[in-house]
Amino acid sequence: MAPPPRSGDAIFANVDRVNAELFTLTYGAIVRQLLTDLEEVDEVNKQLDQMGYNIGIRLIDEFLAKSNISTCVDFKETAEVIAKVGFKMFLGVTASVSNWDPEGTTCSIILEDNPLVDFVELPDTCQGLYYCNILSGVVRGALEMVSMKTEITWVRDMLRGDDAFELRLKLLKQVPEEYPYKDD
Ligand code: MYR
Repeated sequence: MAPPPRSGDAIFANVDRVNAELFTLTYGAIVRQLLTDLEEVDEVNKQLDQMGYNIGIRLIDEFLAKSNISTCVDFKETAEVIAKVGFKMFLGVTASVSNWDPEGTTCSIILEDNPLVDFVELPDTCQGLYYCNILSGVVRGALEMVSMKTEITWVRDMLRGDDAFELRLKLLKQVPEEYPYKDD
């Protein structure tokens, strides 16, 4: 007779799969509701970004605690950390970083796999929708909490027929962290 199941990978793999699907469907239901309530696609884009921002400013604490990552040496390292550690931790996929500008302040994060869009197809009436705008808001909010003001825009979107999702990150301002006391 097979031994009874222990808390192991197979059990958790199933739970994860169910949760991921529930998460994807719940997100879809939120977007659909916003479209009904706000009517204008641009307003929905703004609202998704704001919701993401509100999540990002809280999620950074969990990210720093779980990842054990402290201050990055520069924005290049920060972008790699978001793509390889952040996306993995919260979305279950990794992304790649490319298209740096010469100053090292603007880059692209490219996602080829995005669980948020499983089962999603946009009707013609939603062509201006940035369905995944919650993600840009999350990254913007999280970075603001570690003193980096950024502007984040979508330049490629698979729901619009592109071959990947591409988020353009631009570092606008880096506020140096200040000690709460003076040495004197
Ligand atoms: C630092 O320089 O202080 C460390 C910066 C790390 C920032 C990491 C932000 C994580 C954002 C997670 C995004 C997840 C999107 C699903």
